[in-house]
Amino acid sequence: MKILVLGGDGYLGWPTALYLSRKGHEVGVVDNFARRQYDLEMGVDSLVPVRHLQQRVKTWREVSGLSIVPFIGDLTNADFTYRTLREFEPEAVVHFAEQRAAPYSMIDREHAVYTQVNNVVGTLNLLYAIAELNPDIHLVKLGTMGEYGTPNIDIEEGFIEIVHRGRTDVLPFPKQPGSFYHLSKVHDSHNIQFACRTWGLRSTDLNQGIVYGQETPETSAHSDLATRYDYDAVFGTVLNRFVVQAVVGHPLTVYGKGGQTRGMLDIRDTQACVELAIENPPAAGEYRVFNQFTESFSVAQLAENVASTLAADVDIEYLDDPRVEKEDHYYRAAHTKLLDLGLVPHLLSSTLILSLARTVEKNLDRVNFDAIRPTVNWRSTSSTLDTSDPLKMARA
Ligand code: NAD
Ligand code: USQ
Repeated sequence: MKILVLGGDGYLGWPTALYLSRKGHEVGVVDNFARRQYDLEMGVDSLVPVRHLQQRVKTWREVSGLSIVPFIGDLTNADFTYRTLREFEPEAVVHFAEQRAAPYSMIDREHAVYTQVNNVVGTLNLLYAIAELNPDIHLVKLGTMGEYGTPNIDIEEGFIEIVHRGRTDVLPFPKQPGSFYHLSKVHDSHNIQFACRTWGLRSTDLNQGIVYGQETPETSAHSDLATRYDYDAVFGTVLNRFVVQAVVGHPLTVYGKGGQTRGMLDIRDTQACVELAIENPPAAGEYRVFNQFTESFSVAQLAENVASTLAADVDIEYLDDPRVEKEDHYYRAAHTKLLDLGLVPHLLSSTLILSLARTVEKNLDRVNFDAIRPTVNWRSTSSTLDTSDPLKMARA
């Protein structure tokens, strides 16, 4: 198939593009390098060096003999979005291209507005372009498990049957997202569902949990093909962060009591899930939701797991939670649809934690200790940071 991967220079987009290319698909990638710009703004960098997109594509051609076509531009620019779809003529579009860090969206008004405009407008331009150019294109959109929040009932896959005053309907599952970033995904979901209902588009919304891991068979083929490893307090996700902290001897930064429970998955399963969604497309007009995670863990469990796997004496520090979230709650979320399609998960293992630790050890000199402790506070509308001075911000 012809598959366009939006956000194809990012942590997940790049390895997914390689994976789909190796599977014999004709792959194009779209990116505006916003992610690289956030690093410059924050004064941080991926733990593992990442090459420029052009170098990555060239090395992939040399290593595999396969081509990936890069399109450089911004999805919030409608002309660019239309032009790219016209030129590449994809049958499926995999949409990773959003600002994806909850803390970044909570820095202040400017970052919240940027996040929502970037994410919602980019997706809206895409929906219009698909509707006008080829409504048959399957939009595989990366959403988040965080759209649901942590309700005191079981979470279903997108929809829940409700009986109200003697009448019954199947309605979107209630959303209680925990940041302006997570809210942007809820807004996207509503817009996509509306476009499917109104224009007959077909879309799969992948409500993905937190991804961990950094290597895939394709990225390991050459150091130029590596994907990002974020460990800083804004873009680093919890397990990847804890492994860096344990290796460098920093206490593991558990926020609050650590009872926050989340669905998680291995980076290799992200790719398999995207592939399963593409291979089993929805009908025209259908909007469907898959909960994309394989296991649930509390933050405290993750810290204990990393500590016991890597170093028994590493400290676990329970910090005042900089976020507004439940620290102790019920959590049970359905996730059978991808398993029913054939997903065989890579469950979290000590092998994976040890291999991440080896990656950290190889890049020890690149660890920026100033980037580890949390700096963004949900309770403050301007955080404590002066965002006009990126250097001061990185030091804070
Ligand atoms: P990332 O920031 O590494 O990659 C996103 C890419 O999209 C970046 O390369 C960025 O430059 C690009 N981009 C952003 N806005 C763009 C725009 N307007 N036009 C063109 N390109 C743009 O993020 P990631 O971790 O790879 O996540 C990818 C997607 O998966 C996101 O939508 C995220 O919400 C979702 N997701 C990620 C995780 C996770 O743990 N990483 C978990 C659940 C869902
Ligand atoms: N946490 C800690 N200590 C840390 C970092 C995080 O206790 O050092 C806690 C947070 O308070 C939170 C949990 O760990 O309760 C997860 O935080 P995270 O930063 O790993 O993940 P999150 O902010 O939820 O966002 C990530 C991705 C986002 C994706 C989301 C999936 O950045 O793109 O949408 O995971 S989900 O969590 O299902 O919403």
